[in-house]
This record gives sequence, C-alpha cells and structure tokens, in this order.
Amino acid sequence: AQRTKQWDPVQVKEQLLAKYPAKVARKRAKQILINEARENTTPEITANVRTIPGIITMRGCTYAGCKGVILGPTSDIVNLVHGPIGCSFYAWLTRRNQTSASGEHGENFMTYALSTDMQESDIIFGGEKKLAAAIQEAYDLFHPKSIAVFATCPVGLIGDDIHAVARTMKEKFGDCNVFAFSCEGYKGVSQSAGHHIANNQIFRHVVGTGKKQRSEQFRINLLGEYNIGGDGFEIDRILTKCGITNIATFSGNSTYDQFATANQADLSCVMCHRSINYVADMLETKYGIPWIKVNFIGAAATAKSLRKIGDYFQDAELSARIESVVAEELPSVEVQRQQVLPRTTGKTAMLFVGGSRAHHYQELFKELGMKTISAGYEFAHRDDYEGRHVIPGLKVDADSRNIEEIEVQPDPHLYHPRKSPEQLAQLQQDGMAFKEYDGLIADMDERTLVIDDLNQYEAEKLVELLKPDLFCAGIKEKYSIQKLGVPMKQLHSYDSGGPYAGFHGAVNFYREIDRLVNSRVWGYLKAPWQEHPELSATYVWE
Ligand code: CFM
Ligand code: HCA
Repeated sequence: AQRTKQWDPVQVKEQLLAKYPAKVARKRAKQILINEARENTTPEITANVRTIPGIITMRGCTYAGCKGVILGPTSDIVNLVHGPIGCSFYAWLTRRNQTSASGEHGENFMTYALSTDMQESDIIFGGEKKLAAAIQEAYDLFHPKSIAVFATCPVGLIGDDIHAVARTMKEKFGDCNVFAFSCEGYKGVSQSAGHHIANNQIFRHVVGTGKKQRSEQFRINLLGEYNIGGDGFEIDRILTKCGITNIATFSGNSTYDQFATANQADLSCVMCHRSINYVADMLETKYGIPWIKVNFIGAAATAKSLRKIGDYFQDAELSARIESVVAEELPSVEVQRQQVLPRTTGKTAMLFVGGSRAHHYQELFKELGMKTISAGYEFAHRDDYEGRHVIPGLKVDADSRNIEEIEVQPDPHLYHPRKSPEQLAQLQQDGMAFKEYDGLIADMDERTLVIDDLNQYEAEKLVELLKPDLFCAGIKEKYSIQKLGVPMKQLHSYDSGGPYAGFHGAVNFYREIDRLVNSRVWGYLKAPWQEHPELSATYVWE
C-alpha cells in the first residue's frame, strides 16, 4: 500500500529543534531549510560552518578529506602519514576505492598503511628526524615515483616543518617527487578543507610536470570521480565506447603520470564539484582548459552528460557515436526499470551524504518513481546547495579563510585555449553552460526539508517523524537507523555493492533499491520506543 500521509515541514522543523537549548536551536534553524515556492531565487542555507560542540555530527576531518578522499585512490604514490598510529589504522582501506593497477599500470601501494607512529617523546622533542627516516625507509622499500606526506593533528600543534623535510628528501633522492600536506584534522570544519589542501598541492607539485605528449582525440579530465565500488570503471567503459579519451581521473583509479599530464586535456568534466572544483578552476586559469559539470549517476543523467561532452567538441562523428552508444545501452536499462517501477513508485527516501551524492542520487530515485522528502550534505558549501550561477553576495569558498591560497597565473607559454574565444562564445550562445550547474535545493520538490550537517539526534527524530521507506547515509548511521526498523543504504561505500554509475550502475541500483524497500523483514523490527514504552518520553512527538 502506498503512503499518502501528509506532513507539515514547518511542524517537523519545530520538532527537530524542540529539545535544543535556545542558542543551539537558533543556529541549527539556519541549517534546516523548508524548500518553499520561489521565483527565480534560491533560498539561502547556512553551510560549511563549525559543528556545535556536543553535537554528534556525521562529518569527518580535514585529514580524511585530503589523505583518504583525494589522494587515497591513486595507486602509485606512497602515502605516508606523519602522526600517531591510530590516524593511519582507522583510515586503512575503508573507502572501497578500487584500482586496476598491478594489472594494467604497475605499482599499487593502496593496500599499505604507512605511518611514522609518533610517540609521546616525538611530541615533546619534535618528529622531523623520525619523518625523514620514515621517508627514507619508504624510498628504500618501494623506489616509488612519488611519496606524499600527510600531517595529522599533533604535528600542526608542535610545529614540525613537514614541507622542509619533504624538500630535503626530494633533493636527496633526485628521482622521487616528495611533497607534503598540512592537512591536520582540525584545520577546517570538515573534510572539505582537506580537499582544498590536497587540490592545491597536487596542482603545485604534480600537474604539468609530465613529459609524455598526449595526442589522442577528444581528451578529457574526469574530475571528482573516485571509483567507489567500480563506478569509474563503468564510466570509462562508456567513454571509451564513445571514443572519448579520459586522460586523467581525479582521482579514481589514477596514477601519478595521469595527474602530471592533466594539463594536456581539451576539457575538464566535473562530477563531484565539492571535492575538486579548485583543480578545475586552476586548470582553466593556468592552461586554458574550460570545465563543464557532468553527472554519471542515473541513466538519463549519463546520457545527458555524454551529449554535453559531444556538444563541446562539435564533431559530427563523435556525436553520432554518442547517440549510438546511448541507443544501444538505454533499452536494457529501461527494461529493468519497468520491472521494478510498480514496486518502487511512491516510496520515500532520505539522503544525507557528503558533498555531492545527496544530490546526484536523487536522479536514480526519480527514475524509480521515488520521492526524496529530505536531504542534505555533511560538508558541502552554499554553492552546492544553491547552484553555481551568479549569486550576488555568494562567496564560493567560504573555507578558504583557513587555507593558504595558491596564486595561479596563466602561463603565456603553456596557455593554449583548446578553442578560440570566439568558438567558446559561440558555444555559450548555443546554450553550453560552462561552470554552471543547479544545486540540490532547486532540484528538490517544494515542502521538502533540506538539512545541512545532520546529526545523530536529528537523524533518529526525522525517521521517527516521517518514517521514510529508505534512509541513505554512511557507516556511522547504518545501524542506528536499521534499529529503528527502516532499511538503510550506504551511499559512501555502497555497502558491498556497486557500481551505481553509468548504465550498468543504474541497473544495479534499481535492483538493490527494489530489494531494500520491498523486503518485509524491516516490519518485524521494533523501534526502541515501540518495544519499551518507558523510552517513549524521549522519542514521541509531544
Ligand atoms: Fe565528492 Fe566523493 Fe561526495 Fe566527497 Fe566523501 Fe565519497 Fe561522499 Mo564519502 S569526494 S563529496 S568527501 S562524491 S568519501 S567519493 S562518499 S563523503 S558524497
Ligand atoms: C570520509 C570517508 C567516507 C566515510 C563514509 C562513511 C567514505 O569521509 O572520511 O561514513 O560511511 O566515503 O568512505 O566519506
């Protein structure tokens, strides 16, 4: 039976805030937005601000965003963590970023967790000597092209100069690019600051240093795709079939040399804007490579993104190939969709994930006839919510106050716009949107709730109040939600599933979601307030 229950978002918002002290409620109210009717304006939401101490946030730290998210998926850079061992151990292979390295392109260091294992004495007397020794040991063991050093919280507090150590070791080796990231966990309000730090350093130390001359046709960089559950493999399969050459993915299934030659692409295609927009902008400023927003989550979105790439190149043969790939791939996706549609239509979902998936995955739920009644990011900025159009007063990188900005000057010798300014202007006139995209808010229905930096308490309260058919978030939310009798799908690690990108990914997702929202097992589970009425005082809607 389909749920027809009406709910009042104003009341739900009040209920979410009711238990907070007045000051906390006032702050949280600005991060909970009721998506209301609007004419050509997008409502404002507060985002990328400090989590209120005491609240159990879903967020992670700056080190996680730098070492885990951006550099984690590159197979042939040795990642060395300068910090206590726990920082390494708890970040060891938790992200399901896959690689084809060792088969196709050589070295794979992703399975290692290298750390300086700082002790109390290093905190007191300084850890630079220990770091230099660890870099030497990593070099002797692996002879890698590159070693990247990541600082965790104590390093910043005691002031070890990791950049000086990296520079010295680089000069000593001569054949190994050693560079460091000041990505101490506390540096920003979330993972997001870590993306920025990672992007700056890859750009400064690696991009443009490659010797190899790329000469393939239709060269793109795929920015913000991390090959979780094999998503990147599926996207590459489709791109290759279309005759588009992906020369560098930042950073799913990537190698050092891909980053080093990324400056030779014709076009950058940005999947996850939040994590990599900095590289996209710097590639454009320094090398004249324009960027467009793409999304390969959802079958229709995949077809649309391929066509967008085709539109940029303006090549009749390429466009014809893209059309034939779409025509070949879509029908079998549609057969699967039609099979599950009667069972998924009308079901409701909530999505609270990272900085782009809470938006992108709404495409797949729409294809399933499901409604996203509440969604939000853990750490995205206002532009990810409100869109990147010209919004007066919107400061795009609010977290840059914490982070050293790198000056990027167009290099007259390297600046080769792949299209003339006239050609670019013509494309724009024909409707090609560079750098522009709609944010999460505009794509959601009215009277839905958009909530930034959702926390443990609010997640449980939301589920209790709105009883969604499915809740999507990460590992920290997984079991507390399931214990409430609601199926939970991890949209970070995909649990053990995936890929969900591209055409094959859409089919996988339809099957998985059908299975989850139609399983009867959840109905047998009793939520704490159902099993123990004495708990109801803390759970029930007063
Ligand atoms: Fe981009 Fe990501 Fe995401 Fe992200 Fe992440 Fe991730 Fe994510 Mo987890 S880069 S913002 S920092 S799409 S690790 S692959 S799933 S929170 S929504
Ligand atoms: C991170 C990585 C993470 C965590 C996922 C989760 C990922 O933020 O450090 O909480 O389940 O995708 O692996 O986002």
